[in-house]
Amino acid sequence: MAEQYANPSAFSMDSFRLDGQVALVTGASYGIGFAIATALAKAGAKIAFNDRDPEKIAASESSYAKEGIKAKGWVADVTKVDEVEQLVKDIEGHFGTTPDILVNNAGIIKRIPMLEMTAEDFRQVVDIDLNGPFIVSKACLPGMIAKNHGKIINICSMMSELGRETVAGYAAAKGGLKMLTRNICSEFGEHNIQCNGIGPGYIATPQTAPLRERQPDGSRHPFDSFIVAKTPAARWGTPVDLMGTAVFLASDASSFVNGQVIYVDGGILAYIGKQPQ
Ligand code: NAP
Ligand code: GCO
Repeated sequence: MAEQYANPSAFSMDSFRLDGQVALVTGASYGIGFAIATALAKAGAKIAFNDRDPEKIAASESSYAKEGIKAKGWVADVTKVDEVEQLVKDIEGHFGTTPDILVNNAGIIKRIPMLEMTAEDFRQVVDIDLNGPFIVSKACLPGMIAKNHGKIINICSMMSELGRETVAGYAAAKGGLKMLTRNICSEFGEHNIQCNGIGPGYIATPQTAPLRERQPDGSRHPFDSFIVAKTPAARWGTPVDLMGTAVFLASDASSFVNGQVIYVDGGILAYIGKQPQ
């Protein structure tokens, strides 16, 4: 019997839709997480999010409401197994099902020269940026396995590929997160679960605000100028730049993409940088 090939005419743009699915975006009170959750909602997903601060949860729910999104937030620290397990139970109780989509977005950075960085500083960054995604993924995977469908998106970083001074803990964590992405892909692909990463470039959010602060004389921060020179797009990214890639990786349009990190960086990783004038 002739081999049967899938018929391209069966493709529909509905494969980019997320209607009827529940997405958990960690640390999505603001910044990149808020933008990604907004994108997933615009594609039809119901949104759950968490933060450590109850006041931020309430404020964020009204921010989502201003976008026409009925996002539900819970207080949970991604490094606390009991809080995360309770979060997943609360999501199931509220939405009637466990998360179909998980975006491991919550993260911190500490910019300290390594010889001045304490082991506790290093541990705290790795705990949130790497142990956190492990803990939350482990809490969400059983529900995805039961449904034989799931999407996990890990927010990696250029520091999953490159180092720089003062970010030893962050680079180690984000490098590990790239490999956790590949391992979840390997261990759960047979359950129709895809785990991929998004590697943002330098994005204008509260996390990078110190790198863009104007100098006392009103001039641009040297790092700000450095990044603009290093980026072919000649600008910082914004959280909006990440929204389309998040929808793609959360949708069935990417059902054969697994274990990859898509860098949304304006070309910075491909570019040696503009010659100083
Ligand atoms: P951000 O503005 O600092 O937001 C980080 C979010 O994570 C906040 O909502 C924060 O909540 C939450 N969070 C931190 N620790 C948490 C914990 N233990 N449990 C739960 N929530 C926690 O950062 P961002 O720039 O939006 O970055 C978001 C993600 O993208 C991070 O993983 C970051 O490493 C990554 N990233 C950022 C850039 C960039 O240039 N901005 C580039 C590449 C990758 P609180 O307010 O309670 O702390
Ligand atoms: C830094 C920045 C970067 C960005 C991002 C780049 O201090 O170098 O915070 O680490 O946050 O991770 O992809």
